[in-house]
Amino acid sequence: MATLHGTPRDDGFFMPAETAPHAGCWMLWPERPDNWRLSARPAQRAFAAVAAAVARFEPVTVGVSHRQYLNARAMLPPAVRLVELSSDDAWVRDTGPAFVVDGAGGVRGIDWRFNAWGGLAGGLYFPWDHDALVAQKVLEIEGVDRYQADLVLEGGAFHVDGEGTLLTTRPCLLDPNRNPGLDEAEVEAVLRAYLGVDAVLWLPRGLPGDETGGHVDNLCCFVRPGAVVLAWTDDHADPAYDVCREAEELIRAATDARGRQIEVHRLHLPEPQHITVEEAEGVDRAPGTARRDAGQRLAASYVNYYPCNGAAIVPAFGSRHDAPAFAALAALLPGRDIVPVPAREILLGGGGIHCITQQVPPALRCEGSAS
Ligand code: KQY
Repeated sequence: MATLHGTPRDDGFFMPAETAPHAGCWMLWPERPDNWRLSARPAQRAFAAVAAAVARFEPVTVGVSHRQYLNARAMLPPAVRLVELSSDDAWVRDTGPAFVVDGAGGVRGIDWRFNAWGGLAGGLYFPWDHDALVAQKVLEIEGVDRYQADLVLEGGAFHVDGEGTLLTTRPCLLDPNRNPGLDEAEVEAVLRAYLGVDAVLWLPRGLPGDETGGHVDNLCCFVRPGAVVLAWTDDHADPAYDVCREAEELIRAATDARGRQIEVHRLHLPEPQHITVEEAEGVDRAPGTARRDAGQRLAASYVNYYPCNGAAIVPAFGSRHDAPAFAALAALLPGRDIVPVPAREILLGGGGIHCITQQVPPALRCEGSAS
């Protein structure tokens, strides 16, 4: 497929909201034993459950290594398309492309730079060369032309409402280990040019325990243009309290690209979750990979859900907050089934259901010959 020059905005493309219709969903298969305990078998069961849940609502493609092809095939429902695709880990939200549309059936993809959430100095593993090619390969398989953006950016680090507003967090996009030398205005200029947004809301920090540096996809997302759901805790002793309160104040004081005040709906977090001794002991140690030690806090959040066609696949943690969270999301996402999937094993790898999924918008026109 062609690599395009110019920018999506100049070509009339923008990123649609995740809640817009999808043609399908991409995932990657977990396998590295230095991130996933017990040679990734419990995580594979959790990923398979997510894939099966999404596949009830839209087509799912899973990228898998040659080593794991037969195992994944046996664990995934037949309706899931399995393709051989090398990766260093399984976070397609972050390593996959961001799809943009022109509103007339054209679809293209953005391939951001990826450096494992902070490169050699601040990142989570080395090497990441396979991950850095995931977006290009997904676009090739989808038959979609590609823009190459000179910005280190992960898909979990921003949310758009599809009407010109973007939510993000300062510590990720302005991380000197990701985009050294770029200031807020320079990063915003890239976001505007590539995602077609006009208003950028910079949240000061992410949730405690978030090893990405504080991805917004754990903290806050749009339930529709003009309304967000925000992770919340009533526990003033929890360091998450100040993070959520600051974010709420900032969003309530802001207006979006259409001049609206943004509605904020609080969604209580599960109780703080930590890695147990048994869980930590199941993870291999490897030089160059961030350690998983007993007692480390995990960034568990119901905001890290995946909205698919007609449903939302929502993380379940076995917490007393699960049922109220599912009820709250049902009210905020009318017309969607709320499908809880146990997410502890995904959380142990450092993320949630949103982090392991990437939506593809429907194409009505073949864009594959734009060169
Ligand atoms: O927040 C996300 N989008 C991904 C989390 C990545 C964790 C890497 N171990």
